[in-house]
Amino acid sequence: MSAVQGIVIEGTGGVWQVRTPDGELRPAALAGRLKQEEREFVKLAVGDHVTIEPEERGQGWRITAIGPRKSVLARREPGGRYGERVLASNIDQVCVVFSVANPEPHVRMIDRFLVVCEANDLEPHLVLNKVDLAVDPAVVDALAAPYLKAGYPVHRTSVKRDIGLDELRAVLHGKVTAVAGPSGVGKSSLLNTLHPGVALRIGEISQSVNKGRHTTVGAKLIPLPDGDDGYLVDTPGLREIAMWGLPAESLDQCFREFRPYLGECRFQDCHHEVEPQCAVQAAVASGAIDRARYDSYVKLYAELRDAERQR
Ligand SMILES: Nc1nc2c(ncn2[C@@H]2O[C@H](COP(=O)(O)OP(=O)(O)OP(=O)(O)O)[C@@H](O)[C@H]2O)c(=O)[nH]1
Ligand SMILES: [Mg+2]
Ligand SMILES: [Zn+2]
Repeated sequence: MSAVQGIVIEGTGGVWQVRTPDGELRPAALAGRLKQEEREFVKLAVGDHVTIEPEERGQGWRITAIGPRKSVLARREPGGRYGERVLASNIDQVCVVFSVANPEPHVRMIDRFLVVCEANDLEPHLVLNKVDLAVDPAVVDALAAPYLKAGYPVHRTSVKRDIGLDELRAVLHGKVTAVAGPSGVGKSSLLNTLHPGVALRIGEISQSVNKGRHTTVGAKLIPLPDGDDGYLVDTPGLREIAMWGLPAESLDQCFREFRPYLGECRFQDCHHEVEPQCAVQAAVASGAIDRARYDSYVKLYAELRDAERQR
């Protein structure tokens, strides 16, 4: 057998599991030449598209080429000795799941997840689950409105009443998707319903990390069943990854509805808080930018700036 293409779905201690188009998992190690290069620039990560070749001796495979990455989920540590650590590459999208009730959604937390996605160039989808619990549909409309206005896809679902599930299955189809959101909102329930059996494996890594058994942060790709060539990404939670290393000055870029106004402010280093002739504040005043989203920006900005001062 000669060279085959595959995708890295898991890896620890130098052995990577590469899934080839036939659905087989092939344990592979980086070829010596790539190991040298890796130290300098690329670090192989889950989600990488690779070329593998059988080893001359033995049944193993070696990774002889790493394809270009279209996105990277990284934990950045500015000033840190190791620069950034790539958790997963080529994630197409993130489903940010919240429930409309039980637990109550926190818009600030929704905004935080969206900022993490934007900072990593990951396409977010907001999923509002448990819509069966909303006594008044207008409440769900009000929750969704700022995000729709900002340009995010919003999906309303109920596992209990089978609402929006076909739509969500179509969103996952053929894509590499990370699922994020607070505890209890129904992430496992949704995945179990969409793809029975798959969700059981989700969360294994995050839970062991939480228990402190893992010292490093890993990620894993879980193939969707039934010939769907999509994957779910099990990462130890975008929440843990948080906004590590995001410079406060870049936060405004991570509110996508602010972008048309950035550069229009009088001062180039405008923080959009107290400065005169600020295009963002003007857009908030005119209603073009949602005020609650702007309030989130102000809170998160203060948080990031405090973190910078502490360093
Ligand atoms: N009413 C209602 N309850 C739901 C729905 N989806 C999930 N639940 C319930 O919400 C609870 C939590 O669901 P999980 O799927 O465990 O939530 P999770 O997001 O995976 O939580 P963690 O694994 O802790 O992060 C369970 O009791 C589910 O039965 C829904 O659409 N409507
Ligand atoms: Mg769960
Ligand atoms: Zn401004």
